Amino acid sequence: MQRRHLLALAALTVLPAPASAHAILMQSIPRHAARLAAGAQTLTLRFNSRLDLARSRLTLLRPDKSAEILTLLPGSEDVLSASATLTPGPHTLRWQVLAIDGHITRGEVPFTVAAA
Ligand SMILES: [Cu+2]
Repeated sequence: MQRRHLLALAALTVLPAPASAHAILMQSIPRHAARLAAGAQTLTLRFNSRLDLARSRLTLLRPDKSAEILTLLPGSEDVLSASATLTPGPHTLRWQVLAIDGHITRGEVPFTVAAA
């Protein structure tokens, strides 16, 4: 009985530590592979962690393969958002963020802008 109790305690102590605060993308507008209308749009990425906004960036890859670093809109500390005027064709929103735990994560959200 006592031995079983000790084993249970030992099992508890080897549970993984709480997940670190790497920034993980929780929600994006547009969503992955979404179709958007052409024109002015606000692109928004929400993360699970506070970000160092000064060291985080959004880059828009346009249909002509040009890459534009977007100016971030002020907002809450777990969101990156920016405005862009979109033309028809395939796009990729590339993000790189520094979480407050000092770790960088990055990823891409591809989407398509439909002709009007
Ligand atoms: Cu981390």
